[in-house]
Amino acid sequence: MPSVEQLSKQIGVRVKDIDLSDPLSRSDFDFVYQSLVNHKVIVFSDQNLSPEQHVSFSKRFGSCDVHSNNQYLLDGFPEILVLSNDLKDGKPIGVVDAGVEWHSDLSWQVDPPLGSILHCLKTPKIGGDTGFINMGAVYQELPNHLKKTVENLEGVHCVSKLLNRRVTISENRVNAREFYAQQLDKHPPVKHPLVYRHPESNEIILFASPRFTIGISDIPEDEGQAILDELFEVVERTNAKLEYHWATGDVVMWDNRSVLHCAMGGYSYPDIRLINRTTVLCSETTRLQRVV
Ligand SMILES: O=C(O)CCC(=O)C(=O)O
Ligand SMILES: [Fe+2]
Repeated sequence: MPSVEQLSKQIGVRVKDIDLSDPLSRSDFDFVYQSLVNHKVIVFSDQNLSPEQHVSFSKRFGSCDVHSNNQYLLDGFPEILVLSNDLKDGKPIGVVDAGVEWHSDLSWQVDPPLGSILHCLKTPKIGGDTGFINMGAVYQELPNHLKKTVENLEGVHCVSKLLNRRVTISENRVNAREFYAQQLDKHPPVKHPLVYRHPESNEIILFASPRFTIGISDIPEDEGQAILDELFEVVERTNAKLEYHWATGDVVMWDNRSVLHCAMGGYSYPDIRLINRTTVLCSETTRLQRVV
């Protein structure tokens, strides 16, 4: 019988006695799904998974995304994006700096995904942790005036860093400005309500992040930025947080609808980190719902 062990008070559990290399029984899968909804981040230790098995497990939740950063997809497995600072023939084998600010994956798309599933193949000696924040808890922590303010407003989400005054453009990326300008052409900003209802827990979720939410729609720019500053202060100081330290063989899945996450960094070549990632898309029944 699988069971869970709490990883922090308000977010994250380790799910024990599940082997992901075997197809899960209906009841084990239901247990895993319910653990994800209830605890938002689930960890499975010591998993020996082939890329096929990683993809098969992911597809139990829904269809998989093929990431637009297609130069770092695993050979033969378009559903798997490689995250790594390792080099082959002097060139990176994966995305080196994925997710270094707080964000929800692909919130700059009209239909953000259900979650991501990461399988850790190599851990660096120092650093490489991933942070998670429970955005249902953050909503509950908002002062009443802010809860009222966010009720009817929509955030503007954009993948390009060019329009975001809260992030810096790394000097390490070659032709960074051209890259982000092209990205803006390809993916114009989209709007999402600042609060959504989670379809399975019915919890109200604050849906905004410093990385992708660049403003608030239909109100003056400076008022929108002031509201985002207030919201992100609550995000920064919440205790509903987990900083996860990876072990080789870990599989970590997060509910992308209800958490923000952030790669904490702190390691550098030749100290290697290697993680394979899949991303599961939402369906009609699993996507976030409007509150009003
Ligand atoms: O590498 C990490 O710790 C997280 C990277 C990330 O943001 C992602 O895979 O979506
Ligand atoms: Fe991410």
